[in-house]
Parts: sequence; structure tokens; C-alpha cells
Amino acid sequence: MTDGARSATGPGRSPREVATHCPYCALQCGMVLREDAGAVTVLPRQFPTNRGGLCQKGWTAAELLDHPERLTTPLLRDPETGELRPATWAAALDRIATGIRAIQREAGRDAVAVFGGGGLTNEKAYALGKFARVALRTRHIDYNGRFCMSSAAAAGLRAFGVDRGLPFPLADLARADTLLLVGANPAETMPPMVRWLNEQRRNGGRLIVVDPRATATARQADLHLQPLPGTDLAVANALLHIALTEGWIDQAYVAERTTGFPVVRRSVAAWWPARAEQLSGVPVADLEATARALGTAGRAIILTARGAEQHAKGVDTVTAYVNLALALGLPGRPGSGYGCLTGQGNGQGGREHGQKADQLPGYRRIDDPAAREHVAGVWGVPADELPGPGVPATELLDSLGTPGGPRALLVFGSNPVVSAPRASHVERRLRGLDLLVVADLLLSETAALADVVLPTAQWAEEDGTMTNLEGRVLRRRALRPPPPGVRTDLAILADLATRLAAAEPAGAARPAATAAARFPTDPATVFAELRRASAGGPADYAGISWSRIDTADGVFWPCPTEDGPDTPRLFTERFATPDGRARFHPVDHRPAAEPVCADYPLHFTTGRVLAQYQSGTQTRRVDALRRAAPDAFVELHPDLAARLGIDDGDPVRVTSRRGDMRAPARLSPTIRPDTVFAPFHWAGPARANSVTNDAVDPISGMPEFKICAVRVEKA
Ligand SMILES: Nc1nc2c(c(=O)[nH]1)N[C@H]1C(S)=C(S)[C@@H](COP(=O)(O)OP(=O)(O)OC[C@H]3O[C@@H](n4cnc5c(=O)[nH]c(N)nc54)[C@H](O)[C@@H]3O)O[C@H]1N2
Ligand SMILES: Nc1nc2c(c(=O)[nH]1)N[C@H]1C(S)=C(S)[C@@H](COP(=O)(O)OP(=O)(O)OC[C@H]3O[C@@H](n4cnc5c(=O)[nH]c(N)nc54)[C@H](O)[C@@H]3O)O[C@H]1N2
Ligand code: SF4
Ligand SMILES: [Mo]
Repeated sequence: MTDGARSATGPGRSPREVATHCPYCALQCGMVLREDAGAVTVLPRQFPTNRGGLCQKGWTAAELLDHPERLTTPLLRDPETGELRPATWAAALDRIATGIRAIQREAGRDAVAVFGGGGLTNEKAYALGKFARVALRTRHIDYNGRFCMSSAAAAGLRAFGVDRGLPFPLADLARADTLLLVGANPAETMPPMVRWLNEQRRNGGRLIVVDPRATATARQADLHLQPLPGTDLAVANALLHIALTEGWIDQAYVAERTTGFPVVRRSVAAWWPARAEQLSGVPVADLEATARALGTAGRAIILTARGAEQHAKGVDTVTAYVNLALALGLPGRPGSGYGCLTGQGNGQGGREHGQKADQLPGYRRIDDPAAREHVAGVWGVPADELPGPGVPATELLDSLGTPGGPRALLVFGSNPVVSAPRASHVERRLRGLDLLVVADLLLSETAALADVVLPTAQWAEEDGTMTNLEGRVLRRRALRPPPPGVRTDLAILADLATRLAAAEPAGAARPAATAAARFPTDPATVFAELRRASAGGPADYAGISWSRIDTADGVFWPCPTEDGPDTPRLFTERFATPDGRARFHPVDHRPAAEPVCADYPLHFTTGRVLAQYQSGTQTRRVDALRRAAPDAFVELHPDLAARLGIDDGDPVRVTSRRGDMRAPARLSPTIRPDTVFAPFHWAGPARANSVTNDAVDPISGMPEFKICAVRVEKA
């Protein structure tokens, strides 16, 4: 059964059905949406990633389409009362366009910034990047993917020359003799993926999980390593040290397919297993068992996710695991390799087409003169008019409203008031702006601070493409049009571009008609342009057409020609580096940005629960999900709780140097006694990001969500 075959959207059909994908995570499970007498239901669909499975979030995704809290009209902040009030589209768009041009006249083009999201379709992510560079002509655009997989992306780029989360199809997992998951909890974050893990173990494979908590995933593993947060790099270096000592290095592969191994070999010489045990708490015997399982396997796969990556040393940590994978000769071998589990629905495609501060479509660099020429040609503007690189998300948010920083921000597809590190500070920065514009389907906590809120269409109301965690480009299909009063993100960008052109100072004016032509609202037209803009770049979509996606289960990039093959597996012959070889980089452990001390003696780490998604704007409003996971909690070990005089269910306060959060205690023997955990899906007093540290990785800009120093007390 192909992706499009069940699609039956013709008018007059009752009930209507459309084959599409879940709006939430990067697994992009296949589903069928069925509309019968106005009611929309979700049916699971066979697709290579989910094989008919869905998690609770997917099952309930349609509930938001007709949700009473859905935004259906623009909102404008009343200067008198300070409240958000319904307004016409004309009034809202005019306010934005005149506001932006006034700020830019006074403070320059870079005084306006854009913040995007990894949940946007490829078409929208592309249009948003183009809008920033061509309509606003600001260098300031970045997005929430910086908080997500940027460290793995940077590590992949420097080792392999290209960043595709999984360089192989998910099905390869089932064939691995050994599968190592580092800081990943797919049993809660991608539940249907567990089918592949089960199959792997039915095939006789071993599953090893590295996580400070005995999660639902870790409990299924043959071996669970439970390190102190922030010590994964030391663990990886020790694993490589053991592999060297035991003679498990693939010498021929290292010689033929890589460069830089001698320096790495020397650098891990000092990582005796006992030293790694001292830092991480992982027993030497477990390190040895893990190294043996990887080093003696016919096929082995190492995967990292946010637990390993969301650190101020995330790039080096991922690099340590990449070094291990390369030394064992895994990448590019059938059923073997290294991969990162991308998180957001379009976390992969959203990082390829120009939302990033330093990027142009096709995963090109904005500081590369040839890339600028190519993309400017597609956009019909002179290359020297394109701005240069901006700054990564955390730095951008921190600069808002400060002297020399942006004074206006447009947000599409993110809720940083809940999801950004050191969120109370971010909230202050947002309040200090002259103009905050948020496009959302619901009144998120960020939208609630905005001067102008624009109601936007939902996933089931527009066509487009998404690129899942495997680099597989998929079709999102519209079931029905948006409700009256609601516009698509593409239409909003087109409307704004037209008004901005009309508001240009005389002389510099670009006719409004040109602006409208530059920002088409039809996603198919945008995708056709994206294909041309990406042609020849690392993430080449030139050969991917919507009809080709329809006749296959998606198309893997790179895919340069329509009649040529796509690329389910990368690196089988060569890596995407100039000499075709993968590059080793020596990396060393360093402590967390904020060590524990007498005042803040505990390690705080954060993550997810099954029934809530991200900042919770969407899932906190779905009945069944709210019942399943109504509130935040603070997970702590019973021994620690006893020491602090805390009982299960007691309200507790977690305090760091930046702020505090309050939530009921959840006692669990499955977490380390020196570490506390909280999910980040809730706002207000239960906001975990009031506590987290905004220290960032020097290469990727990834914030240190997964470790900071706190104290815990009964509230
Ligand atoms: N239910 C649900 N599913 C989701 C999402 C969601 O919000 N809710 N979001 C999606 C997105 S965008 C993403 S990025 C993915 C994330 O998917 P995951 O990376 O699986 O999710 P997390 O819970 O953030 O982190 C995984 C694990 O890291 C562990 N951890 C914490 N600190 C450390 C450490 O220092 N080292 C190691 N080794 N582990 C550590 C945590 O205990 C946690 O169990 O999930 C996607 N799927
Ligand atoms: N402490 C801590 N913080 C974290 C993390 C962690 O592990 N710990 N994880 C981080 C990670 S990995 C991520 S990915 C971020 C995610 O955090 P956010 O960037 O806040 O992501 P979402 O909550 O998905 O926000 C998406 C918003 O856009 C809206 N939206 C959905 N679809 C569309 C659309 O098509 N168009 C428009 N205009 N709006 C839309 C939604 O209603 C929602 O308000 O959080 C990060 N924050
Ligand atoms: S695993 Fe992800 S894509 Fe699949 S149903 Fe759940 S949220 Fe949706
Ligand atoms: Mo993410």
C-alpha cells in the first residue's frame, strides 16, 4: 500500500478520508483522517515507521481541530487596557507592517527578528527563511531546533560532512546485534518505535540503554547503564579505550574510510574504565560488557537523543560516540551505524531549508558566496542584498529589547516562554520588545504576551511535506480547509510581505505586486521553488516531487534527479567530506557548566512524559491527555526524599540560581539518589525551565537543559 493510495478527498464523498501523518513527533506515524458529518477521527495506517501503531497523542490529535479554545480571529493588544482584543486581519497586518518599518527605519533592518519551529512543514520553514532575508532583510532568524538536535547536527557535520539524523531507515534497527541508546526514551517519546526494538531482541539482538533513570525504555534493556547526568562523554571515551585494549578496532575500515584516528587513539588512552566509573558511577564491569557487545557484534548501531545532546558539551559528547562508531567500522555498513533520533515532526526538514541563523535552503551556508549566488538567483534578488549570518536561538532571545538588539520579534511555531532555558529571563526579554507577533493555533503562553496574535491553520487543513527522523520526505495532506477567519502560515507571510513592500520608503520601494509573487500561498508552488533552491546543496530535494512521494512510502534525500534514485542509506561508498573520509575529532570530558555545591547540592535534569508534547500548548488542551498526565511532578529517589523529609505527593520546590518550580513529589527508586527529574511541559509555577541553565554549547548553541545544580525542599 502506497502513501497516497488511500487518499480519497473528492468532493461529495461521505465520509471523507485522507492518508496523512501525525502532527507531533519525528516518527511521523502514518494515519488516516476520516471526517463524517463534521466529526474527525484518527485511524492508524500502515507506514514503514509505525507499522500501524500510534501513541495516545496521535490517536487524539484531531481533537484540537474544533477545540473551543482555538484562535479564529487576529488579536490586537489594546493600548488603553493592555488586553488582547479581537481585530480584523487588515488591522492586525497593518499594525505589524507599520510597526516593523518604523522600527527598521529607526534602528536598522536587524532590529526585527524571526523565531521559527521544527514543527513547520518544509514549505513553511523555507518561506519563513526567505521572508526574513528578502522581505525583512534581517540577519536575525533562528528557531527552536537549536534546543533540539543542534548538537548532533554539528557533530554529524564535522564527522560525516552532512547532517541527516538517521543515515539509514528505521527498519535497520531490527537487524542490529547490538543497539546502544544513549539518553533516549523512545518508549515514551516515540512509542511505536518500540516495535522495532522488540523485533531486534526477537532476532537475538541486545539492547543497552544509557539513562540516569530506569525509564520504560531502560527497563526493557538487557543492560542499563545509569550514569550521573553530564558524564556520557567520559563513558564513550572509556568504551573506546576498552575496544582499543581488547583489539576490537576495525583497522581496515579506519585506514580506508577515516582520517584523524591516531590523535583520538592517544586521547582516549587516559580514559581507563575505572576513571570513567569514578565520574559516572557506571561500574567497570558494565562498561566492559557494553564495549564487548558493541565490539564483537556483527552489526551494531549507536543512537543518541536529547539526554546525551542537551549539554554545554553536547557536540563533543556526540562526537565521542561517533568516534566509537567509526573505530568499530559501523557507519555505512549494512545494519550498522551511528544516528541521532530527531525529535520534532519536521525536526529534520526544518533544519535544512533556511530557518537557521547561518543557513540557506538545501542545507547551504549563508556565508558561502556560491550558495548566496544560487539562492539569490532563485529568489530573484541580488546576492549582495542577502543578509549575513545571525546568532543562535538562546543568544537571540537574550538580546531582545537590549541596546543594539532586535526590538521586534515574529514567532511561528514555538512557545519559548515555556520551552526556552532560564525562561523567566526570556519572558522579561519578550516583555521588553516594542513589537511581539505570534502566529499560533492556540493562545500559547508566548502568544499571551504578544502585541499581535495571528490565528493559523492546523496540520489537517493544509498540504505540505515533512521530513521525518530517517530523512524520508512525506506528504501531509489536507482533510478540509481552515475555519473561517483562520489563514495558513504561508498566506500570513504573503500578506505581510505585500504590506511591507507597500510600506517601504519611496525610492527603495519594491512593488507590492512583486512581493505577492515572491511569496506564493500554494504549498505545491512553494515546494517547487524549494526544490530549485535546494538543488546542488547537501540536502538536495530537486528530484522529489509530490507525485513521487505519493507512489512510494516517501522519498529519502539527497535526491537530485526525478528519474534517479533517492538515498535511504548514506555513507555506503563515501562520506560527504571533500576526501570522502569520515573525520575523527579528539574530545575530552569537562564538567557541567554549573557544578553542584553546598547551596545547590543536587543534579537537576528534565525531559518528557508520554501524554504531553513539548511546551504543552496543544496536548494540555486535549481531554484524554490531560487526564493521563494532568500535572507536572518532581521525580526523586525515596532515599533522597527521606533525607529531605518529603513524602510521595508532597508539594516540593526545586530552586536553582535562576529561579524555582513547584510541583508534587513523585518518589521512584528508578532514579539516581543524587539527581532529580522534572518534565518541562507545564507553565506557571510548575515550569521546569524557570530552573534550567542557559549555558550553551560553544559550537552548536545547544542549551544545557539536561543538567544544572539545585536544592529541593518541601514547599
Ligand atoms: N511524549 C512526547 N514525545 C515526544 C516529545 C514530547 O514532548 N513528548 N517531543 C519530541 C521531541 S521534539 C524530542 S527532541 C524527542 C526527545 O526524545 P528523548 O530524547 O527520548 O526525550 P527526553 O525525555 O528529553 O530525554 C531522554 C532521556 O534522557 C535522560 N537524560 C537526562 N539527562 C541525561 C544525561 O545526562 N545523560 C543521559 N544519557 N541521559 C540523560 C532522561 O532521563 C530521559 O529519559 O521526543 C519527541 N517525542
Ligand atoms: N527543560 C527542557 N526544555 C526543553 C527541552 C527539554 O528536554 N528540557 N527540550 C527542547 C526541545 S528538544 C524542543 S524541540 C523545544 C520545543 O518547544 P517549543 O519550541 O515551545 O515547541 P512546541 O511546544 O511544539 O511549540 C509549538 C507552538 O507552535 C504552535 N504550532 C504548532 N503547529 C504550528 C504551525 O504549523 N504554525 C504555527 N504558526 N504554529 C504552530 C503550537 O500550538 C505551539 O504553541 O523545547 C525545548 N525545551
Ligand atoms: S509516536 Fe509521534 S508521530 Fe507517532 S503517534 Fe505518537 S506523537 Fe504521533
Ligand atoms: Mo526536540
